[in-house]
Amino acid sequence: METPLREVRPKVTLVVRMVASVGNYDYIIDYEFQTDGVMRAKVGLSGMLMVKGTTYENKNQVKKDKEGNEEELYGTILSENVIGVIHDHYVTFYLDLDVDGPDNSFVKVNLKRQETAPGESPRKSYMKAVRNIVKTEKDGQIKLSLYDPSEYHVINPGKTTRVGNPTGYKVVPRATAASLLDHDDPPQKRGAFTNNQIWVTPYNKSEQWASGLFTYQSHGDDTLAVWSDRDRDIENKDIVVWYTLGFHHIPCQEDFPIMPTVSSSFDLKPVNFFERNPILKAAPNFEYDLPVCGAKSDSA
Ligand SMILES: [Cu+2]
Repeated sequence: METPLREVRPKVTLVVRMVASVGNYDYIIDYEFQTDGVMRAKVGLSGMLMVKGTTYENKNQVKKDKEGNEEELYGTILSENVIGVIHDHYVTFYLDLDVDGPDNSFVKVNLKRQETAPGESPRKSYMKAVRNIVKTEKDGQIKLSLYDPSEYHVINPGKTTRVGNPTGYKVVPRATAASLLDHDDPPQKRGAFTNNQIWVTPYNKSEQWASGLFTYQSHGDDTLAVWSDRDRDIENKDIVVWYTLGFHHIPCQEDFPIMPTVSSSFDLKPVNFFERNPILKAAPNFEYDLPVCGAKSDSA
């Protein structure tokens, strides 16, 4: 009997790391470049928690009202006289993509349920993908939704693959967070880029800082939200996609006094950009290249 041909292509990742210490936190930003064409942006948070003082040394001292409801601490008692306050972290990525050239379009590929007609089939429903090319900025303001799912493609409408699909890359979100603050709250006006997880704007050299150039003194009149509300045309243009990675943080005792790293990420993934799985161009490894691992024979 012939031995079946077995070969593999190891997945190799180039990691470019940058660490920024901002206030009390360290933000570990990894850009991972994979041989299958995926680029992953990963954010890790560590550092010192922001805390406030309290007279309480134990949870059993927290005051209760007549109905037995505990006083709101807006955080967690982490140690005697120390409360870790509830907060969020947001990191916005400015993705000035040029997929096969500068003129690109942003496409929402919305997954929909297709009901079958009565008597048509024993099946009741199928899934279909409805592609909507986003024409203007307001249409590109996107809130993620588990029950109304979409893929988010950046395509070059002027370039196609051999079988006719537009070349593209997609933004693939993972665990993220959206702000719960009132939109008219001063910090939220400045951080209005967190009102949506994805925005798409036409490239403009002066529009680079999502929360404005001078965030701390600002009234929120120089932010991504203000630019995007101009509702400019973004079809078949040099566009910028803004993706915001967010973390809600309810501190717990393990986060104190220094926090174990918490991570999340998103991907930029080829979608009909290559004609086939690009990793097949890499030289294969065969079975005889690989270390042989087997059960150890007797120890005699
Ligand atoms: Cu935090």
